[in-house]
Amino acid sequence: MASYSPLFSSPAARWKQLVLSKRITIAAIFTLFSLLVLSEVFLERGISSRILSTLSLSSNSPSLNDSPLSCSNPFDVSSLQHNTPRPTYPRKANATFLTLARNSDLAGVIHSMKQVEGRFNRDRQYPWVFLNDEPFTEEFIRCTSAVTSAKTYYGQMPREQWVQPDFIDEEKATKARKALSRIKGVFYAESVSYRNMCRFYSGFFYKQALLRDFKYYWRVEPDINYRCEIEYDPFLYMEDNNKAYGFTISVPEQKETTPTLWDTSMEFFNKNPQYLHPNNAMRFASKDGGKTWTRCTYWTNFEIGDLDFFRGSEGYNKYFEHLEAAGGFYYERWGDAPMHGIAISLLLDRDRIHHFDDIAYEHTGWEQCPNPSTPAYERGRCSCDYGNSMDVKWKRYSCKADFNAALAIPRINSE
Ligand SMILES: Nc1nc2c(ncn2[C@@H]2O[C@H](COP(=O)(O)OP(=O)(O)OP(=O)(O)O)[C@@H](O)[C@H]2O)c(=O)[nH]1
Ligand SMILES: [Mg+2]
Repeated sequence: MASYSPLFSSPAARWKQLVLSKRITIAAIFTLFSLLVLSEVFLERGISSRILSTLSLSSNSPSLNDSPLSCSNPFDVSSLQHNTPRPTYPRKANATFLTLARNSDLAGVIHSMKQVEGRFNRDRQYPWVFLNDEPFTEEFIRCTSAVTSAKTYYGQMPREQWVQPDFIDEEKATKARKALSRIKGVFYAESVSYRNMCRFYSGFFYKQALLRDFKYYWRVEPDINYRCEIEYDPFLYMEDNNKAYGFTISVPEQKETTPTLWDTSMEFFNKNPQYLHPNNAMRFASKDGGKTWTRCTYWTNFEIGDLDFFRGSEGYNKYFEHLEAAGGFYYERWGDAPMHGIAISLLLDRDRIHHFDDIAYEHTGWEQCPNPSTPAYERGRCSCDYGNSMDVKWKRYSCKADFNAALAIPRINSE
């Protein structure tokens, strides 16, 4: 049975209804299009480009249409912002964020930038330096510069600072990678690019032209989280307290990736004891004055450091050259974390190393959350669980006790 409509009972009437509604639709589309054209003419792309940007579309970048990434929108701080007037800060350190990344890391980099901007930088306006072993794509540059209102800089390191050096015996290195990949639980065992990255962060990051005029860097990796507001300026903390190196989490390095790193390091420091600082933090790295290694490292995916220390320390640079010549970045899988850990602990006055225990930081499931009974937790409007902290849940993997023990050793009066 045909359905009954009191208004258009006959087929002719229904046809008329269809034609009428089509005309109305066409007229509406035409009116909207005319409005857009007029706005192009009179408002110099004002309305239409805003409509496009609201839709996360860019008229000249079809690649974004294919991607789920909504990076052309300005940073949405609604989930993090509080209804207070934005403060202004008259004093700033000479400092920058530093991110090494591949173009394919873009989504993770944007995530991290939103964390940093939302929790700290939106009012401080510290710039960002991005480094890559390849040219950054137009998309990477456009998207990352849209997330911050601070300046952004993009650079490519010289090729020889990235690729495996020629003196490395490739046959030996290949065998070593294969052997490591047979051991369970070793990440990036076969990866050459991971080794390039570790070597770069050990001996070359601080030599980059883009960092030349900065004193402090704050390393930011893709997919990290800051779970409390950072309500003071860690760069200024470094400056005001003469700190050269700051960390959040400290963990031991795996045995399998660094079988000869400690002995190779001790070879260097035994030959060059003049580089050992009299008030060093050797106890963090060794419980027996250098015979054996605690394997403790500062987890380098977060670090705030004084570039003048890395650039100016003859000991650091000679130590890196010694490790480089031994080839362990490629014959084993020496990481930048164990390398920095040993260098920082032996070369620096331990009072210049700072544990940022009030910064809530998380990466790949390992996190530091301030104790809820501390003002840092209360003030920082945190969204983390202290129970999940490295120093609570994963205490057996934390090197915090070794760091405390290093700090507790009476100082030598070196005046
Ligand atoms: N340009 C470039 N950057 C890289 C490459 N490999 C790693 N990186 C960057 O180097 C940093 C460390 O690399 P990750 O892969 O995160 O290494 P990781 O932190 O030890 O490993 P996860 O614990 O899995 O995060 C990150 O900022 C990466 O984006 C590479 O081949 N090229
Ligand atoms: Mg990482």
